Amino acid sequence: MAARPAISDTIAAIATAPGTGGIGIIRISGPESAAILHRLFTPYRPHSSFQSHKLYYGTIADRSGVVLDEVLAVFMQAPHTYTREDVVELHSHGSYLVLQAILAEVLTAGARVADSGEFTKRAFLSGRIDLTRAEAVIELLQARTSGGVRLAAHQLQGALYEEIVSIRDALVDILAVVEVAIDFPDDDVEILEVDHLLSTLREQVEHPLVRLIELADQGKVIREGVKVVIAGRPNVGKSSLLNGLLHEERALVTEIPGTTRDTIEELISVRGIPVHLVDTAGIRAHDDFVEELGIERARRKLQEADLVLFVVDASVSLTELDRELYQFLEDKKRIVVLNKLDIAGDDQADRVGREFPSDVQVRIVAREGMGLDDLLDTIYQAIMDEGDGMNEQVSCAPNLRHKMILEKTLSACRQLRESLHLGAPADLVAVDLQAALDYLGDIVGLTTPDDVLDALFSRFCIGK
Ligand SMILES: Nc1nc2c(ncn2[C@@H]2O[C@H](COP(=O)(O)OP(=O)(O)OP(=O)(O)O)[C@@H](O)[C@H]2O)c(=O)[nH]1
Ligand SMILES: [Mg+2]
Repeated sequence: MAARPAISDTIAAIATAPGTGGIGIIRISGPESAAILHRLFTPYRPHSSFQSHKLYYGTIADRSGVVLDEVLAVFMQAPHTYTREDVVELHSHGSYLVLQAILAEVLTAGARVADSGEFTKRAFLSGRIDLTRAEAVIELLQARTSGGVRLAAHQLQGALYEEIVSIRDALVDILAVVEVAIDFPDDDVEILEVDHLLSTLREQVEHPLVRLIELADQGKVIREGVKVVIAGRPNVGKSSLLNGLLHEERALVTEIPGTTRDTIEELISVRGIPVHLVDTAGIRAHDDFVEELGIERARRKLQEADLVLFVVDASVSLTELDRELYQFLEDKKRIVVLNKLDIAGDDQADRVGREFPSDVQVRIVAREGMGLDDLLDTIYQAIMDEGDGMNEQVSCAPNLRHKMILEKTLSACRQLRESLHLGAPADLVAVDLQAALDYLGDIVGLTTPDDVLDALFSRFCIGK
């Protein structure tokens, strides 16, 4: 797909994270890169020019000749670079002060400070990567779990791009047939092979679009995760369960009912899926104002929950409060967690379990961490059911921006189907087709409006 016009100035930024590290990297991109390198860098072994993609050892000095650091420098000649422009990287010691001093010299020598994401934006504008790959770069940097990293890596390799291109190609084929009819208006503007076109539209356009939209929902779970709320009456062991799942004493645990007064939220990874785990105040009749606020918050968290772990104390019979609370969860996806199996005994646990005949149940000893692996498996299963037959190996999952455009594309295609079906004139059919093609162009960045691009790249850090 075609590149947008090139940009001509030279940008620079510290590419490594703030703080102290083993090495730090300054990245420069643009036509002045080589000249800046020549001006600031003195190799220990003198060279008249720098070979592309080779590391040189030397020093960087400021204007008055004071050496700032010993560095490794590399010059990468266009177009085989991240941005497709000339690129220089200076690898210095990882002191932020040193990096800032070197950057200041680079700027004086003719570069300007890069905006957030500007290197990647140039890679996109030069046509080296499409917009879905540029978005994958930011997703890779921001991913919080192995599942998110895997999705971003596939997208970076073009998994989504290729899907979109193949749908586009099918639409272009249809357009070609329609244009034949437009080119010969005298022969009664009739589109040939309508049945064939309709079946191409269904098989190669609409079906793949529907599948991608479904994958977007799965991608959301993998990237953003789900909210799992631990609920139950006071003292059943909710905080003990949270601590057990986190492997740390995060929440206070006491034998006093009403110990947890506010909600506590922590992120864990359940087989690569981010799970926001929330411990809540045990809900009960009360007369304490602070506790009341905590309980109110607990109720709100319950409403937001994707999945509820309903904890009961299996060592005693269910109380009225257990039953009330359970009713509150009626239309929630839930797992019943029978706790305190160490003192409950199997018969008693069976009796309590029989009260929840239609629920998935897991037996645990929260205090000792027993049964928690089993519980994690069950949580994972419950989350996966969400995405309707969700496949662990999802390798391509559109994000929300893509999903919204895919839905518009699909409705343009349904309009197109209708027009073809009704025998609409070829030029009208072509308009529907072009609308669908333009939407797909937005996804990969061919026709994406500038403000959308600006918003997208501003989410990057500087230096990327
Ligand atoms: N025997 C036994 N006791 C447990 C177990 N889990 C928790 N407890 C005890 O039950 C009491 C209450 O535990 P918490 O984890 O604070 O219960 P909670 O549901 O968070 O209570 P609130 O915050 O007051 O709603 C503590 O004394 C725990 O040691 C268990 O598996 N077996
Ligand atoms: Mg608690």
